[in-house]
Parts: sequence; structure tokens; C-alpha cells
Amino acid sequence: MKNILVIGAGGQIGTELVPHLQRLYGEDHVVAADVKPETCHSLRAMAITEQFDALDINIYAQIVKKYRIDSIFNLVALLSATGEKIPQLAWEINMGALLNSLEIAKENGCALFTPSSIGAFGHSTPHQQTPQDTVMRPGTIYGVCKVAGELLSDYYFTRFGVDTRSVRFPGIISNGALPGGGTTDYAVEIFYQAIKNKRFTCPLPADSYLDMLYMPDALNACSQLMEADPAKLIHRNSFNVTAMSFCPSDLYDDMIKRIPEFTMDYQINPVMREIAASWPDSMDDSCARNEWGWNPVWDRQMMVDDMLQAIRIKLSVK
Ligand code: AKB
Repeated sequence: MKNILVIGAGGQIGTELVPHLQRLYGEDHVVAADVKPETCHSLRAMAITEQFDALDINIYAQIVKKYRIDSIFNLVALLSATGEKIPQLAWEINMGALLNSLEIAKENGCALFTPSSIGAFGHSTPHQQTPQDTVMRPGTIYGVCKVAGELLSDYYFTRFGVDTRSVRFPGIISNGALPGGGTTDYAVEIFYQAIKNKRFTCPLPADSYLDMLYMPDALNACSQLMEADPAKLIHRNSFNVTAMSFCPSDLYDDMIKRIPEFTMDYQINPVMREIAASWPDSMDDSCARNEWGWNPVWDRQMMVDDMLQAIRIKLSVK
């Protein structure tokens, strides 16, 4: 049985990945960690929790030894839009947590999952059916960290034999913890605003196509890849994964079919527009499908219905 540590567990992915891993491996085999005391307070209600800063390698290593950890999910990251406000700090946090995770994984024989992102691509990448192996020249500090992280993770695998694996996540849509500081966050916020206020102001242009995944598929991507037969993996860091590609006006059309009084206007955020324009419109994820059986379940219409239902319950709105 695995002993798993999730660092950065208090964010959008972590708060759902922890219970997902608990269901697969047992509650006693998953440790949630975050730097923020208030986040750890709520994590404690669902999991064994440790509060520490992943940039402090000594404390990080002590925790790995204390729980005999053999698998680490490193979710520590400042996202794309936040990163552009504080690029130096984004580099320090994103790369610092990764480098410490790689070193600790090397010293303790741990497998390591660190998500990459569509943010690893840039303007010069082919935007339609973006191939697995292609030009990667991102224009954001977040993307620079993701490309560097992919390379560093592959380096630790080939040079030191560390079992590093990763996916390039698109925007992740979920109804648990809110995302924060990403360019794709609009695709979550729109649901809350549609239910609460029947209106939404979108920061991205109407025709800004981006890949997206619904959270249940994102969680399966993490666990399936980490369980995959290593002999079948030609790639490691990182695999394109996607389930749908849409733009704000597509989502608006879906919404007014279900909430006829819903209205949406646009107040374009120039930084987010530029970031979104540099990212793929749609990715080719055939390598993930062929090498470890990636097969997402949730399409856009199923996701929209489920999001509306879940958020209505969450907000106690009929
Ligand atoms: C972001 O928008 O920054 C993230 C991502 C696609 O990596 N959601």
C-alpha cells in the first residue's frame, strides 16, 4: 500500500485529490500538507494534515520520513495570472517546491507527480490539435516554470532514476474549492455568478478557445498515470490531457439554455487575453491515451449540468 503526501493540498485540485486518494488507498495512507494555517485547519477535518512550507527542505524531508512516504503529489504553484503580477516570487515558489520535491524523492525513493499545464505552450506552438512533442516557448513566468519543471523532472528520471510523472492540465472546472489566479478561472466563476446573480462579466474574449477538464477526470488522470505500467511510458513529463475545448460564448450558449434569464458581458483583462491567446485552442492527447489508457468521461454538456446542480446545492439555491 502506498503512503502518499500531497503538498499544496489546500487548493482547487488538492482539496479534491486528497479524498480521491483516500478512497483508493485508505485514509491512513494519505497526508495533506499546506503552508497556510487556515487551510490546514479545514484540511484537518478530512485528512491527516501537516502545516509546513515546501520551500523548507529540512522540514519537508522530516515529514516524508515521519510518514514513510513513497509517493508525493506536488501541487504547490502560483498560477498564470498571479504569476504575471509577481514573477520573481512565482519562480521562487514554483521552482523551489519542485526542486525540493525532486531532491526529497531522490533521497527517499519516492515517486513524484507534479502537474504541468497548457501554460507550458506559447504563441509559436501549433494551436490546433497541439501535438505532444512540439515547440514550447511560453510567454509567462508560469509557463517558463512549467517547461523548466518538465525538463528538470525528466532529468531526475534519466539521471537519478526518480519515478517522475506528469500531465499538462488544461483549465480545470470544479465545484469544490475555488481556483485562484488562473487564466481559465472564468469557466468556474461563471457558474457561481449565473446561479447567484444571473449575470457574469467575462474577462476573456468571446472566441477565446481553451482546453478544459472536469475535476473527476482530472483526479483520474493523476491516479491513473501514477499507477501506469512504467514499461509502457514513452513520455513522462508531461502528457497532454484534455476532454473538451470551448470558448466563453459556447459556455454562454449552454447557460442560457438552462437559465434563460442569464446575461453575460465582457470586460477584457488584457493580461489574461494575451495569455489565453498564446495557449492551445485544442490539444492532441493521443500519447496519454496510448501509453496509459487516458480516457476522460465528462463532456461539456454533462459537466454543465453537474456543475449547476452541485453549485445550487452548495449555495442552497433552488
Ligand atoms: C491557469 O489558468 O493558470 C491554470 C492552468 C491552465 O494551468 N488553470
